[in-house]
Amino acid sequence: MTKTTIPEEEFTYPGSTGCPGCGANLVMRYLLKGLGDRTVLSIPACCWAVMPGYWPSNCLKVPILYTAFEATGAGISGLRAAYDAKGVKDVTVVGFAGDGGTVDIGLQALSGAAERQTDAIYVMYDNEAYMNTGIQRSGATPWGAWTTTTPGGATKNYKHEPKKDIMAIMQAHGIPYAATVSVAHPEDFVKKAQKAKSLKGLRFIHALSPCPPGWRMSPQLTVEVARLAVDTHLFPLYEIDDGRLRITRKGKGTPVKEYLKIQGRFSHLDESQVDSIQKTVDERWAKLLKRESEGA
Ligand SMILES: Cc1ncc(C[n+]2csc(CCOP(=O)(O)OP(=O)(O)O)c2C)c(N)n1
Ligand code: SF4
Ligand SMILES: [Mg+2]
Repeated sequence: MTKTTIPEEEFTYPGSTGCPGCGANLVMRYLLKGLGDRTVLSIPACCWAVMPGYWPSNCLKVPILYTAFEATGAGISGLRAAYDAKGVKDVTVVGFAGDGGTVDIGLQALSGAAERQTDAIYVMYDNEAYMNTGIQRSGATPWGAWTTTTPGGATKNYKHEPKKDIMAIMQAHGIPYAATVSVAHPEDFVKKAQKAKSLKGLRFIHALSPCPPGWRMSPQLTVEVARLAVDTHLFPLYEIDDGRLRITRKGKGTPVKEYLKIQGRFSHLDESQVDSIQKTVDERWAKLLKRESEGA
């Protein structure tokens, strides 16, 4: 039997107030296994702002600075400056924010932190909508997904715009490291967190984070849906290290309909719409392979 490389020590206690099957719980668990307890988190308004529990309880073994929704980039900049002023060098500063708090309202602060090469790791857990406030559409909601702010009418019951490409946006800032991670591939996830920790400057991690109530699926499907996202090439696992792209799990090339059909948020899509998503996924995957072979 192959021995796992994942550290045994846990940095999350039981008692998270997340929903059953919450993918964001696993994102935090694997992230902290990679980073260890000399970590401080800056968390804005999002599900994870409430998931640690009610004071004086906290299901995390690390301290948290709560900030306003739009301010994670400023939070990590302030924390880093404070630790530097005190001469504390061994603390990893981490921004941990949802997709809405990252690709929409927090993008300006994140861009500033990236441009200043703030020495911190920024993690976006991406459940593809504003879940904490009731499944509203975000810039990271994919084309075709139902949300509560895309309701009503034959043509308006799903999002009609594509998902923002946050990895491309971050790469355009010339940051030293960016990676995608999945809760279905914990070894790959933990290794990338460890690598990010070993580097300097602004490092970015994009974690797909299944959300049973928002994705309209059974809580027991969290890991399966995350695995299908990788296997269908819909959410490829790769890293961009010093400008060089490397795919870390190739996936099986499973038809994308297998990923879509277990989620109620896509149940209204007809065959031609599923085909069009497949075509987009295939094109993006071909581009990624080309970029890898060109070392770009
Ligand atoms: C300026 C501001 N606008 C709106 C809100 C309300 N609000 C709190 S959490 C949240 C949704 C966060 O979405 P996301 O960042 O995707 O995290 P998730 O809830 O999905 O975990 C919203 C809209 C707020 N706290 N502050
Ligand atoms: S709404 Fe979704 S992201 Fe938020 S706690 Fe529940 S499962 Fe997790
Ligand atoms: Mg979200």
